[in-house]
Amino acid sequence: MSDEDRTVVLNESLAKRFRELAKVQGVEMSELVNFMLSRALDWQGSRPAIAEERGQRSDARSDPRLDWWREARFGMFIHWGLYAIPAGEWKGRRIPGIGEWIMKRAEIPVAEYEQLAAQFNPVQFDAAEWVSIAKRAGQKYMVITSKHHDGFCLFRSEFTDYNMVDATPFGRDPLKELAEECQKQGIRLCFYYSQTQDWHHPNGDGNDWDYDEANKDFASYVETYVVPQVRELLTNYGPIGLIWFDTPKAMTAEQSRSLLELCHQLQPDCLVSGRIGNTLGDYASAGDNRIPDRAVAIDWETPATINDTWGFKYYDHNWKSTKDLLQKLVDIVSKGGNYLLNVGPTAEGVIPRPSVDRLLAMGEWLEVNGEAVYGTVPGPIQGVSWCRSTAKPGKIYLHVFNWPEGGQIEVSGLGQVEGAYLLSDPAQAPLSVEQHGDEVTIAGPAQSPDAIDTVLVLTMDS
Ligand code: FHN
Repeated sequence: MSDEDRTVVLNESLAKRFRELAKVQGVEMSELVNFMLSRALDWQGSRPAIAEERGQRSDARSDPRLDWWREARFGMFIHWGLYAIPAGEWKGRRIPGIGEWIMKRAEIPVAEYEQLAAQFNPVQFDAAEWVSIAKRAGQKYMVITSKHHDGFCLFRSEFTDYNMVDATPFGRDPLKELAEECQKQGIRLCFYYSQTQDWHHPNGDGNDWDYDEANKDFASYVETYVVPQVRELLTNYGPIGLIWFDTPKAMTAEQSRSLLELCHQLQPDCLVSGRIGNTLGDYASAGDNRIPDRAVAIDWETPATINDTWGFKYYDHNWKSTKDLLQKLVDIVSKGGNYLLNVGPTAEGVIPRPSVDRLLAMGEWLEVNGEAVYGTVPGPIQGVSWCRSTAKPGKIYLHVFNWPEGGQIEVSGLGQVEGAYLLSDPAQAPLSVEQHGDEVTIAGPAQSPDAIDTVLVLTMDS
């Protein structure tokens, strides 16, 4: 969080209640606010990382249609839309919260917000460059916001003019260009689609400053708008890896199910995210930036940010380090999940440099160590802080985050170890392994070969 974001703006009546409470408690108001915020964070931490309703339906658990996704483990999320223009600031005021929520947070009327479309001209957008960044980062799929909650469509649609081709001076369909590039460069293209919240559509969920919630017909919005748009997305762009629905909120089981069936009918191989709601996803979605504390025996994914926002905010510089990002990737994979890591391109169509630098550094690490990530399953060592483990038939990968002084790696509970070598060593020079019963000691180099994650390959006697 940047310093500016630490200013909490309370509306009048809330401020009044805080003042009264602070007086009763005999504390400063700021102390009280800090206390409430820390309780809110504890509360968030105590919620399970994967909520049941965003879960995987049971018949998808062994479905081979997910095999490519299980192999992939690492994807690129892209939040891009009109919100990249205000980039976190509206009429000279920095709007707290995530950038793509600016319309809601500042309660910008539709008539004002939609004028942004006339300014959206991302002349630096280069599909080949975006796909190549994902490729060089070692990401295997790309999920882009075809329509986020603000309702603006990045694709040409018969069902609204509020789209990139018809409403902007740019006049091109970036999803078409990305589809072609993804085919060329071997990345699976996937679409995010906000099926419930739509702050532009009179019957969509979430805009109560322009529209009267009581007069909304959500069922008609789903039937006459969401369904045909999903049809467009799964018809006009070639094979789509998955469709990433979000914030199901009041979707009924029937609505979720018929949307799922529509996707499967249009593209039988297209996966559907857990956020279709009602535990009907092809795979489960963890909460944003949430990582479960132990391995989870279903197919699941963590969507996550590199800084704090998803959509571009010009003053969010809270970039996570490459070390943090890589260790999060390994942590997630060691627990059986995928990491969907977000970038928020600018209104000019550029992925911010700090994101690119970190992604490329992750790609360099994966170039050497990818064998211990892609297509792996959780390894036998779980719940320790210094190391993570992943596995493939006949091999266990020890990901050592904190290299022990002297380089003696001591582990137990693995089974019979045949040999060990460093994954980064092209010669695979054998390391000495001593095993007494369950206790194994591997003699690694005295100094840590990789300050982020040194991977030891243990070959197992099966
Ligand atoms: O409200 C959205 C948010 O803007 C963003 O798209 C994230 C990504 O997972 N999903 C929702 C909140 O969970």
